[in-house]
Amino acid sequence: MFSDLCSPAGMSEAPALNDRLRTGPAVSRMALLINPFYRKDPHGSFGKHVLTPTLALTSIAAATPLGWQVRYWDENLLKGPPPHRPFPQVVGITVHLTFARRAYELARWYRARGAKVVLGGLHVLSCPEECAPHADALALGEGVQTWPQILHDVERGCLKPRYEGSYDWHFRHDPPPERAILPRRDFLTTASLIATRGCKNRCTFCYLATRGLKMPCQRREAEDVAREFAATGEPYGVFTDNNLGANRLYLRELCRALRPLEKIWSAAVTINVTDDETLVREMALAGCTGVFVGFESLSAQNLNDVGKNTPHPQDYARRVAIFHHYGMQVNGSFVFGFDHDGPDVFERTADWIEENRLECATFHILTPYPGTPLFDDLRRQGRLLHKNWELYDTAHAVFRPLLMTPEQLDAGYSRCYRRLFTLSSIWKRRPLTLKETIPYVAMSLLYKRANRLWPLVIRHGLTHALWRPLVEVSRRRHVEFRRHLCEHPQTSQSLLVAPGV
Ligand code: B12
Repeated sequence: MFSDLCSPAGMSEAPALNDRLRTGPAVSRMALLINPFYRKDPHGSFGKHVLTPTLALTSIAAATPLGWQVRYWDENLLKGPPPHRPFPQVVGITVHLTFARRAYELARWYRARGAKVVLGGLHVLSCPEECAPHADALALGEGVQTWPQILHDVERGCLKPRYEGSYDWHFRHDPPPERAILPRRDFLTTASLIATRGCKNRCTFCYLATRGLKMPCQRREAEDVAREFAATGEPYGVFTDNNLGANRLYLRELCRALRPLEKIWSAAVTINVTDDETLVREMALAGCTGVFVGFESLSAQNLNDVGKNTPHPQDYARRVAIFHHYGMQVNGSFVFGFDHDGPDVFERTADWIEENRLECATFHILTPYPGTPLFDDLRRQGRLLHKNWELYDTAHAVFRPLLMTPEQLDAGYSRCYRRLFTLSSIWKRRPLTLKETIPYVAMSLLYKRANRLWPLVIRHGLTHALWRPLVEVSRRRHVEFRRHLCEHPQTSQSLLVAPGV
């Protein structure tokens, strides 16, 4: 197992596009959907990028009208630039700010050869004027309702420059994502799931606070979600919801629907779900082996400033122990660079993570996404350093923090990842029993110490095969754990291993 901080070429540079390449005529009613390449942060795990696919493209693929063929291409699977044979009539590209430039390059390439290019995604919603010159049509907001309309208009030769989809749309009636277009062996699991939409919090830094983005809280029928998960045939699922625990009654209902599947899953929840321990127990009984918790900061002042409705950080440790008690690994998400963060924040946070044995931690440098209140505030205060979106990837300081320099912020962030990825830190955070320690260590080494191996694994499509045995071991152990939990509700025996939540 290896770890180093220089990015292998495949992880830092997009594949070259051949400008001299000639393509055949466009095949009518053929659409190509692309997830563009983005540069990977060498501090984090490269394995993170092949855990599970974005739902953006499979969701719109499912809404494709009859008579159209759809192909999927994810440049992050390191198989080269997207295909051109057969040449598609329409190319749909999902755009986030970090890979906007790559999306524009791809758009230029396909448009020059006669394809109609449609751009959609979060960055199109927050910066439509920037995106417009690069596309034949923009899809703003929700895409499941606009995609069929766009394709009909292409057929009739009357494509409009802009389509708008509202998040008021009842997504519980949406067709399940079209997973058959995904290369299954290239991901740990293709079961990316979504059960709810929106969030009651309005944290000033979150993408959900983007101007013009109105995403009311909505839920899908719990039974439909369970049916969809069962149909994937995957033993492990990842909920991509912003906060699966936003509505406790619903989460309980969902857990009851998932329980008979005997599968395992992980989800992002706020720490508030531990208010009700019986709910955490329901999650465990339903197969939840890992939670991704946005702690954001251990400073109550910071949390207050950004408007996050959360228990006091002094109570976080007790609440983490509740998850552990019910056999869930905790992946804590922390943001650095808030106004009350001084240069000591990094070591303090890393100490806390080790003390509380968080199996995994994800660090982010505070990043003002365009269109959010945070972006507007920092711009007004003259604290933005530049608008090079590629560096707005939460791994680079793009603004001047109050209590340290941008260089200190960058360096502290790197130090935290380096420290948490060391063998000694992995060991300090091991579970309490030997039986659990062995799979935990295996999983941690693969996730955190194998960045030299990952490009090979990804390029050769070995991701699924590599993780599969570990996932199956986790699943079986978890089924056993659930049985134990039912029979002895009072005992604690954390025993699972869920890959990188
Ligand atoms: C899964 C996921 C990942 C996966 C896969 C990412 C990928 N691009 O392949 C992994 C784990 C690898 C990942 C990594 C990162 N991610 Co991420 N990720 C997500 C997550 C949880 C779910 C995405 C998803 O499936 N959404 C559901 C789909 C259905 O929604 P959607 O993408 O908006 O698509 C809809 C519309 O926008 C539209 N649409 C979208 N594309 C298109 C295209 C066309 C043609 C049309 C017509 C319509 C259309 O239709 C869709 C259906 O309505 C989101 C949070 C979230 N809940 O959305 C964050 C999120 C997208 N990630 C984010 C970030 C910042 C990152 C990272 C940069 C940093 C980090 N610290 O994690 C890295 C690196 C990626 C990068 N450099 O861009 C941010 C993006 C912020 C922004 N303003 O761009 C988000 C919003 C999280 C957040 N809270 O800030 N991520």
